[in-house]
Amino acid sequence: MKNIVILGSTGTIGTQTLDVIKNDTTKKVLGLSANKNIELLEKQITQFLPKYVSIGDENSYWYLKSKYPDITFFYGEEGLKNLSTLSEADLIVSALVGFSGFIPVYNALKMGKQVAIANKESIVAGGELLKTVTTRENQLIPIDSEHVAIWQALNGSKREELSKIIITASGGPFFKTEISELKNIKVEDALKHPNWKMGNKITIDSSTMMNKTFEIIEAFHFFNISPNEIEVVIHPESIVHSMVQYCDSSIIAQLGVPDMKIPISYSINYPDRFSYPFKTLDFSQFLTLEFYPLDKKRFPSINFANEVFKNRDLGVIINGANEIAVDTFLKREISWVDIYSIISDTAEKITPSKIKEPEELLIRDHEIKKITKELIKKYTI
Ligand code: MN3
Repeated sequence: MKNIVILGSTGTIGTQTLDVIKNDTTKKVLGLSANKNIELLEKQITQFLPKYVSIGDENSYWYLKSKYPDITFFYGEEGLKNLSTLSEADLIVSALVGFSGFIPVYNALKMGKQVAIANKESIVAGGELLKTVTTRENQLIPIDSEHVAIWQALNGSKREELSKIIITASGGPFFKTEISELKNIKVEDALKHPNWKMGNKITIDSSTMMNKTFEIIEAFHFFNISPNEIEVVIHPESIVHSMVQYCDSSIIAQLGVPDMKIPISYSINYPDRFSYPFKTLDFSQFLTLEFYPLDKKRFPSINFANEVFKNRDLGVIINGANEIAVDTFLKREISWVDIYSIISDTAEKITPSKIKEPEELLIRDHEIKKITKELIKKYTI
């Protein structure tokens, strides 16, 4: 029996992880955490009977504690810490959104736990620090579909035979929009992702290609590869989830319907595969796979990946500025094209510095966001 803790159980990755394991008798949901969605959390409690639950605020904690006396409840940051370091836990699934997911992942790794991570912001901002507490291979494993694809395509290979990684990108809703039209993009347009159903933050990141930038950064943390060995290619159907090219020009791709439950199941079962009733690709139907080169003029954010590779301490700046810019765009206070400019402005204003402790990183993240909020004023509409 594998004891699993899901941090962020009411979000899109959290709910899909529970969906994967609901009929799997080899997994036990040991712990769940949610921030505010009590209604869904209670449904999950009744269905999965976790032993431990952590919730965002103290009021909800007292309410839940009196209603479910058999469960141990925690709340706030301390709650996430307790949940991510439970001695009975075999695997921590980190499905938290944003940089707030960093500390629980750091603590879990430090305790020697295996962590399946969907929270890319934590890797972008604190990947170097996470490395200092990761002691064995496959202790920190991906959930993201592209990285799970690469992970599978690398199976059994030798590092010296690898020539490049080809990460696919759906292109989001705007990869064919006239460049002159980009400034008129509305929040509703940016939230319409063609293939994947995801949370708001990541859907906006997909529309700006910042999501892909983060995935390149994730790739060099997971697979020890430099950005000049990574190519991004637009593939609107999201069927090929990524590819690996070897020195003999062979390319190994991983394919499947765009359903996050498939990469989640690979990740939580690694090194085994488990049989689940997911939808499969139907080759009796007409199927086209299209590929387009990435236009860096349309999506300049992609250039941040190289910068972060050259200077890892820039990651926290890029991430912090992006979180504020996306949040402000969602409030309709800036335009879509300004997201890139705001991140650039912030990166120009702040000098990256070496960070040695997680607490330092939190302070840094806070300072960066404050500066971004100042810089953003000249863009607000
Ligand atoms: Mn992805």
